[in-house]
Amino acid sequence: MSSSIILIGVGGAGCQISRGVNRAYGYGLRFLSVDTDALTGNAGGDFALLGGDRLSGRGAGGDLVIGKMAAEDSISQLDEHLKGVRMAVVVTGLGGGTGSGASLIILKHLEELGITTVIFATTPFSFEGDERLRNARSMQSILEENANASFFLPLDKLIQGETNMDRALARAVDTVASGVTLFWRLLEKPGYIKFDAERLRRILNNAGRGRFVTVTSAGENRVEKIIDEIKNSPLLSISTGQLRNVVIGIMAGEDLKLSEIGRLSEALREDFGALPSYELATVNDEDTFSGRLSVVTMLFESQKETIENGKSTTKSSRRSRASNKGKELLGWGTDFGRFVNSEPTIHDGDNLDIPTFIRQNISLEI
Ligand SMILES: Nc1nc2c(ncn2[C@@H]2O[C@H](COP(=O)(O)OP(=O)(O)OP(=O)(O)O)[C@@H](O)[C@H]2O)c(=O)[nH]1
Ligand SMILES: [Mg+2]
Repeated sequence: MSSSIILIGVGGAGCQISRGVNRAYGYGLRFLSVDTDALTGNAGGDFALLGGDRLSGRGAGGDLVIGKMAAEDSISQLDEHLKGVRMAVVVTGLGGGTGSGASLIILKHLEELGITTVIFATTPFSFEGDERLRNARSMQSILEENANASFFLPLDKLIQGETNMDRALARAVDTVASGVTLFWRLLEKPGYIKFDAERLRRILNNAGRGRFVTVTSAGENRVEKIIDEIKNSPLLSISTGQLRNVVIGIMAGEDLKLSEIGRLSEALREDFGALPSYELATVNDEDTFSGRLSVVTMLFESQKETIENGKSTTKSSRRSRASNKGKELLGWGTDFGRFVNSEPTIHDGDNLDIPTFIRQNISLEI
């Protein structure tokens, strides 16, 4: 396994979605499943069991404190799988114990190892009830602070109106996969305009919270259809007034024309306006995209420009967000279920929706 990027699934749903991502990519990618539930390991592939003697492979039972402690106990289990890794994409489902609790410890550990982290986390369906929604919501801003780039994906929205549960979950996995696999496609199937791994790492290091949309089309006018759909995408139209950073991946087979790249690039630049960072790269993958054109647009809004010593510098989004705890919850990712337009509970600058033991970095013993 020589790839410097690894996909890490955390918890039952995280590992299941990651397996779907792996299938969707089609070529096999470096992939590790991490769970407190020993059964997850039966699906095959590299697996790290968290919780050891404390849990005996039985899962965290929906308790994120237990998920967190299990990860603290067993974090060294991950190390043998991280050799040569420079970037990790963590995929999890928030709402249970392991995904919500262990992901935080895993992100912190990866940071200590100097690994760039991107997290894709689903938030529960509204029908799952208040407790799971609250659990997920309480973790979002703290996970965001501890990852270089983060995407929070409400399952209600990912299923795009599908009512059959199996098809709905398959659709959710497809959507997550279309964003997650972009990083591998860019690096492993480069087209006319290439990214190298270090450049991608540098871009993601300061990315902060993001959104993405994937649009695919074929036939005549495929470029114009895609531009139209991206421009009208409700997912990308939100502006909080902060500076934005865009990463665009154009994926196609061998029939991709330079003029199509030009038209896409020009239209999207015009739509997004002047940006501090605008990155575009292409993927040439005839096996997957023959005749089709697929464009992933990732939009990040967390970089803040500050004036220091008379010089304009772009601060690490993570640092600027850390001093902005709580307020960030007003931003993206909280607009699901009964939390539509709800505000976090802020007291003395602290967000009380975040569990105390996490806010104050207290290690609990059971
Ligand atoms: N896409 C998808 N999401 C799921 C599935 N099952 C659960 N989820 C979501 O993931 C959230 C977390 O559930 P799990 O992954 O089962 O929980 P866990 O992280 O394993 O935590 P514990 O089982 O408590 O240790 C749920 O609240 C759901 O929103 C699934 O099969 N597919
Ligand atoms: Mg589980």
